[in-house]
Amino acid sequence: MEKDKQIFDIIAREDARQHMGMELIASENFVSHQVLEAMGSCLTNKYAEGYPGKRYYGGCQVVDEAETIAIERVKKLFGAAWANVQPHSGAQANMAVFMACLKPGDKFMGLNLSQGGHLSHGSPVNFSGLVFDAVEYNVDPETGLVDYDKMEETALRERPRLIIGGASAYSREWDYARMRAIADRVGAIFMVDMAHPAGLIAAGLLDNPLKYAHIVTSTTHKTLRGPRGGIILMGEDFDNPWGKTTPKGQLKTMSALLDSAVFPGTQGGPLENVIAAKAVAFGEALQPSFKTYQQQVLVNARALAKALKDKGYKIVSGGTDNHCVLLDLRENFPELTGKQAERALVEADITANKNMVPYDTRSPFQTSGIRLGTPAITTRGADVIMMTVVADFIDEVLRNVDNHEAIASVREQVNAMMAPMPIFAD
Ligand code: DSN
Repeated sequence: MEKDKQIFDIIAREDARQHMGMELIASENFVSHQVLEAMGSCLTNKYAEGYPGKRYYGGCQVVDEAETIAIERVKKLFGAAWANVQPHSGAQANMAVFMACLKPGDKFMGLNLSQGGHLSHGSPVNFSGLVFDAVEYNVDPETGLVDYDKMEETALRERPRLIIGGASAYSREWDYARMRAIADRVGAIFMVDMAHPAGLIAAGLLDNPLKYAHIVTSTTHKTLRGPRGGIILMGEDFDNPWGKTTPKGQLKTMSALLDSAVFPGTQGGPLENVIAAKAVAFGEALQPSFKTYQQQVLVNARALAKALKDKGYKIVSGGTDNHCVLLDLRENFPELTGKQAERALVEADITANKNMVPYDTRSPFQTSGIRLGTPAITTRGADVIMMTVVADFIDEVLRNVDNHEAIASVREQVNAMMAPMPIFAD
């Protein structure tokens, strides 16, 4: 068969874009060559509904081994007692937790999307907000930090059955112990979605939510640097608190509820090629070099935040504890929207995304902020010295959003800087 030139030309162009550009989207990264290889392997051909040793199709004896290794490696990585590696994405992992823990209409609490929360933590346009009754908690308008006192007040008033910690655009450490205490006071399940900082947590550089939360979900492709996908973990299993059983009455534990909520509850056949790639990525994350990489991600994020602050930019919460830096444009450029800033940065081959900032008056399609992150650029070898140059480039672009000549000059410098930097961690 002839090669599909149309599609492979597009892949080659995307490869060039990734290679020559500066990737600052906080949720993106570059996987190793062996992760790509596992994803592109013949495991994609296999149907394997069910779980290792309990499949609906024959011929699963080989993929069973890969899935079992993925489970064992991720348990070791995070100190988990139980893991499900089948969710196709973080949102699918979260959906399975909702299915296992709540009935339609039940109340739960998550961080307000416009203040850094995630779509699947209660947005009215997502299943979480459509099927369940979402109550939000917020950040303090002055500090930009989660307001745990108000969270507790709201929890006592609203009595949610589930409380979610974790965010998409929050650059500070979480007080998981406080959240667990709040959940215990109201009899709620405490879940943490650690998708963004998972790699930093795996490396032991941020507090591990598995010590506090009943259930932890994550994606595998952000700081964790694996293939696109999701996981669900528990530090320890516990009895099914809702007495929810199948007609045969066998779902006695939360792990059984969660397994059944992933398959057959919300997904069909697992992507065994992606699960094998997850196993490879978990294996990489267990190596000492992964910790060195994550230390550099943190140091780079702090250096980037400082360099921007030194230039007079406002950083939400004043800095960062993780890989993410949220720039509030309102002070320096009151007329500039996040959308315009994103467009100008992309014109300079600097990829970042517009983002709402706490108490933003603009819509999610315009926004007043830009979210930056260091995981991807650090995989390519960036150090703190480079972070000051990155801040210079961003500043130059934001001061010249309509000056295409100035932006072209930044683009040339970006391309010259990125061209010699390797894209594969291995
Ligand atoms: N879209 C992801 C992010 O950028 O944070 C969250 O799912």
